[in-house]
Amino acid sequence: MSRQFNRTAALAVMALAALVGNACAVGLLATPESDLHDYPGIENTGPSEGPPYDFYDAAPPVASGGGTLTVPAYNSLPGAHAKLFLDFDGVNFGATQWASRSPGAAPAYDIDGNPGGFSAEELSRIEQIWSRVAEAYSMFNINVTTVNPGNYNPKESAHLVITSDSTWYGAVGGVALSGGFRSAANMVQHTAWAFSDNLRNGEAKATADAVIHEAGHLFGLDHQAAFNENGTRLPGARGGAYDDNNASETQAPNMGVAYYAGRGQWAIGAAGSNGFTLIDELNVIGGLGTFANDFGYAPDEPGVSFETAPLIQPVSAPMRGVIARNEDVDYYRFELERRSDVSLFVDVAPYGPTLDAKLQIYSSDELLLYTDDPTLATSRGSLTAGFDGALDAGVYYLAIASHGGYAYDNGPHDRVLQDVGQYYLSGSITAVAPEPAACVVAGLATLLTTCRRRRLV
Ligand SMILES: [Ca+2]
Ligand SMILES: [Ca+2]
Ligand SMILES: [Ca+2]
Ligand SMILES: [Ca+2]
Ligand SMILES: [Zn+2]
Repeated sequence: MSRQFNRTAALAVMALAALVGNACAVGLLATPESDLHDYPGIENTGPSEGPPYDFYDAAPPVASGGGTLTVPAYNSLPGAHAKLFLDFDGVNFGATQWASRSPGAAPAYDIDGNPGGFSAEELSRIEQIWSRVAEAYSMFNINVTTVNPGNYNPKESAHLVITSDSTWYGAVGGVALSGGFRSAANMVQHTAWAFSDNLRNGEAKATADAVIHEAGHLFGLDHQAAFNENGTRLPGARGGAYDDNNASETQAPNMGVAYYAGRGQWAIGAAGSNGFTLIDELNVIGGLGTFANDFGYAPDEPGVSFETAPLIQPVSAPMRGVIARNEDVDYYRFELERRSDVSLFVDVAPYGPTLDAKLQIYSSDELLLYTDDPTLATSRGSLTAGFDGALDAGVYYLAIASHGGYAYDNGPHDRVLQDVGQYYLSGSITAVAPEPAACVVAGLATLLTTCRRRRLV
């Protein structure tokens, strides 16, 4: 495992170097026709047919339907200047054309044939879609929101319309203009589309996959494609122009095709028609400067080393953090006054988790005592990590990290998928009662304070 991690880190460095030389190409502003990107639709088989690939999710939220087109206000990072606006209630383009076509009055997200109101099921899916997109962009300083920002300002607002009628455009899952987020303030460049009628009738995961992908285009990404050893792109859409990680059911690139895998992930890999140049997608989305999106990564957690690890008291209320890249490690410190039962749990995002979490415990002299990183499978429990056991009195470090990514062959260079996303740390510390014999010797006064199990938190 450490071998794979080192390899991943090395590839990340190579990709950074590649990006520096490529900065101008990445920063070019959008032109509508030449940078048009379709995302292939999937058959509209309906939610009862075919696997939903949502086996990593918690139970869906229960909503009560209002019958109107009112969407709850969801904000993943309130106050952030940059916004990715998920627009579920339709948009009216009037006579304005989008890529030489006429969206007109695009209807709301709709799965029940009533585009005039959201049902409880539609509202539940809207929350899941927002939550999934928020997870995908959780490492960035951008607010994924259902609240209309009211502008199309460059480097401020990306507008993703989730609509139930693709007929004005065609039978695809979505479409966007590359780099539209950075372009001059206008509705056309800044608006991208996800067509729920081509996404298993608005199934939450498939719809979110399309939104994440189209937003990736707005932020300047091209398709992660599959190449042979000569750097020639493989034929076909799925697995060729849109890489699917050899039809993996656990992980595939967001900018390839992620509909058929449990997790869509950001990649370091060759894109478009160039099999030789690695694109580090996180660094493109999070790039700073005139020719970049300019919102950057969200601030990292303060514990970037053993020395800076903040003291915590694990409690049942989860504490949120983000693993921003494969190599990000968040350090924490906890102290035990006496031998204690310690329970720690690193949960992942409720919907569309993309982090494969790893939990490690170190001694006060930074010796590794324990690692938990269950082998990746098609279960939520393979993404979470935890510890349950008794530890002697002392100072301990807790390191929360990613499994470290997944690299696979893609012609001239491997592709690396980023195991990144939000985590939620919870736990408890309970002092262990001394041996009964010791209590008897200690006498009554001591007995009262040390012989019962005492909650330290
Ligand atoms: Ca709207
Ligand atoms: Ca409806
Ligand atoms: Ca972090
Ligand atoms: Ca795991
Ligand atoms: Zn695309």
